[in-house]
Amino acid sequence: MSHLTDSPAWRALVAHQRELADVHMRTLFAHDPDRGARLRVQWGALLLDFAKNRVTDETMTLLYQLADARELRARIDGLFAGEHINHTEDRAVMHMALRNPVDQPAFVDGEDVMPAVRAELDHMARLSGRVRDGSWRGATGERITDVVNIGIGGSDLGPVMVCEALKPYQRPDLRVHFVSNVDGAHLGATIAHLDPATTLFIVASKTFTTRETLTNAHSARRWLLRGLSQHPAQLTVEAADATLVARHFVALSTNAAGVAAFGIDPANMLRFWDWVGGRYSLWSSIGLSIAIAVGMPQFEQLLAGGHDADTRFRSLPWHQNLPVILAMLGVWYHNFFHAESHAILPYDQSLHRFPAYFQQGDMESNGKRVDHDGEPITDYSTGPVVWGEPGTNGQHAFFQLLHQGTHLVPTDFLAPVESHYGEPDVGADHHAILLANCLAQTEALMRGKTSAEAQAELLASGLSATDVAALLPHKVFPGNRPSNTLLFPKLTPFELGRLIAVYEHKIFVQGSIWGVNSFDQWGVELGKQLANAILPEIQGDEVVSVMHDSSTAGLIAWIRGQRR
Ligand code: G6Q
Repeated sequence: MSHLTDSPAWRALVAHQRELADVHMRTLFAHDPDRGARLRVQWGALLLDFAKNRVTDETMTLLYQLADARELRARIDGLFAGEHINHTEDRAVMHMALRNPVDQPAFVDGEDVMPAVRAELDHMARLSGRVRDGSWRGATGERITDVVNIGIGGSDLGPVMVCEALKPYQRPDLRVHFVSNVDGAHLGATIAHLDPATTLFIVASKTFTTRETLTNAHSARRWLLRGLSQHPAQLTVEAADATLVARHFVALSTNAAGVAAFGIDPANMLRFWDWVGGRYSLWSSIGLSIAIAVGMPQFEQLLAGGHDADTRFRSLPWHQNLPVILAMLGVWYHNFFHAESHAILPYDQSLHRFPAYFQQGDMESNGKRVDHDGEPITDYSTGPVVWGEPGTNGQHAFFQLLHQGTHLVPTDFLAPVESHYGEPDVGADHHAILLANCLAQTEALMRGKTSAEAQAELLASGLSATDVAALLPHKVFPGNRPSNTLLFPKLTPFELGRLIAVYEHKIFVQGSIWGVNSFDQWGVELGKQLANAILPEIQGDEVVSVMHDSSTAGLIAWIRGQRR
């Protein structure tokens, strides 16, 4: 493969960007009445309108040519064929198998993994079913009312995001909580209101070595054993620690030995495999908290939605391929307009953790500075900063910068046409107001407000010519700010699953264009190593290592002084 920026496809885009740089989207819309109808694609009930982008048909063609030049089709085939595309960890990337129909094979290293996937799904169904129907009993014979998922990163963000998104499918008598931060405030505040007799802990850790998770899990076990030993209700089982832990702890992991060493009954362990990356693991056993929260049939719907996206992504041509379109538009702005960030803006409060989830998904996947061969990437940038918050809240916070700041921030607006919440408790007007705001923002970002329009408004308000002149520059909106709009009928488990898989594949496509390994995460290691060295220095009285710089050494000394 030729070097990216030397390729004819890349150079054609550089030249094309020069032609389009000063073209306003208002002009593109004015000269092309069909633009809105043409620049859209539908996957089932999921609609992507990408007409409000700084693109023409030629731009899209050139972007697809770049995808071809990077052999995207072969990369997709390799992904689904279970090739070890995560080459720095020598692993396949096959989380798609987790949402594959069980009667269709999926191969990893020559083995059909579907029987094992089905077995874990069955285990998950039994376990979540027992918690939900009350046949899982705690050590005092009571049913479980609260489930606490202890995990971090990929073992937390996905389940949290989905559980928040699917709140309308949850029961009030079975609450799911998430503890991730090693800050004792997180665990402490969560368990403060819980009864150990009716609490089930899920320790979710692929490696079962993550310090934050194990620290929280050990503290949770201590709290549980102390709480049960002093509990007013009598134990219905023997008071041995192992028996009590067996009634109140399950584990989700690839590390059976680590789980056993912690003291969790292997019968209470759900497994998954090293071909499931942490940030792609909500579809696996890591999703147990989701299955408990919404029930296995809904979890299976989530999987079905993900599979629907997989099927379309694998087979459709680029111009109908939603993740490819989103990815290539992202490349267009990031590499050719030098936009450094990308905002995900769900107009749906239930999706309030969706931006955070894909902040990890995207930034941990494509935040890489060397290519597949380990060569430094010096002449193009990879992985934008991904951020976002739900609308309309964002409008009253950071949208000012989107409209009138000096940065170009491409945006995705996501909204369900219908809400789960309505009469009699919530007025029907809420959702119409929300949607009106969503569309108004995309229109405002695209159109802006010209100087002439702003001036006419100011004059009509009765201001003097002098005041108008002084205010005018502040009232102008340049517009020409790109957005994608993704609409779906209602946030069902199926639609959510499809949406998540679309964004996953978008990340894969961008990683393919940039030539990086989207599936490793070595960048999180250094901080962990240094924290291990600093921990005893903060805890103990030993001399602070001379290996530290003077700033870090000074901060350690300060903390030690204050702690005394
Ligand atoms: C995700 C990362 C990372 C990981 C956490 C938790 O892709 O690998 O976020 O999920 O570090 O790891 P464990 O599940 O092994 O505890």
